[in-house]
Amino acid sequence: MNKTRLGRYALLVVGLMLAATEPVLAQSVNADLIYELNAKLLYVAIPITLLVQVILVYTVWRFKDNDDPQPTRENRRLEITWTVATAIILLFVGIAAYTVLGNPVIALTPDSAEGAQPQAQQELEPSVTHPNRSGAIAPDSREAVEVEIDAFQWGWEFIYPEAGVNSSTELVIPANKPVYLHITSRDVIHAVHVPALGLKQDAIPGQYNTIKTIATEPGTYQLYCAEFCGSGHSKMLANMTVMPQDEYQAWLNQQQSGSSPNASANGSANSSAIAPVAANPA
Ligand SMILES: [Cu+2]
Repeated sequence: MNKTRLGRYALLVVGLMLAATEPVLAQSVNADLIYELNAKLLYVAIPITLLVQVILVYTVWRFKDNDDPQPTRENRRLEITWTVATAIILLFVGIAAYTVLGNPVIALTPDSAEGAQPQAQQELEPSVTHPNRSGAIAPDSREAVEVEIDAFQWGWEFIYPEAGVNSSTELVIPANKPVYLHITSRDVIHAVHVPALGLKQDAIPGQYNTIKTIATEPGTYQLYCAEFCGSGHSKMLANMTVMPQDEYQAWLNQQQSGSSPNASANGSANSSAIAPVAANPA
């Protein structure tokens, strides 16, 4: 293979790899952070991959007829170079990943809520249907929307405790607003997964796992169960719809007037008002 041809192949490979790293249009702040980190790591990984491959191919080609190979001699300068370069790369990867992992929309931890006790705890409590609220994390602002997601074999119940609304077919949230999803299960372990919005969290019986998102792009996205949970697992699908604020409010009002007589209790997070609605197979 001559040099021009080799150069052309190398260019093609670089082009394809760059095309693969082209960031996808993000639909939520979660997805945005994840894609951005992925792209950053690829920009580091691609040159390393190419460097290793080029050295490998060159070595095979250059020494293919060598019947008397010699061992590598000590080269202090080279050793220092690759040690320092590796350290810099690992530092970059560590810092980039840690920054994303520390973001509340990627990993919401109870530290922020419990660390701010007791004032924050008194002011805001998570709106969920079970009285002990084990594991549920309170939102950090009053304008946040809270939805409880109850997984069961084999379906979903999306409960809006503050509005007294529940939906078994569709999870609807407003765009550009902080949304807290309190996820739990009524039987075995399930998992909520909305790939397009970068959301994934286990649904575990007897406790809540809260995730936070801000969806930026109105539209309908596929929600899956991501934990094998029995013969109906593959049918555990639902639509997650992101609506502009006014449409979301209209949807909520329509659900309140249409679905149940208990729904008029606006602002009440009373669990007893919700339980009979949730138990009804809608
Ligand atoms: Cu499931």
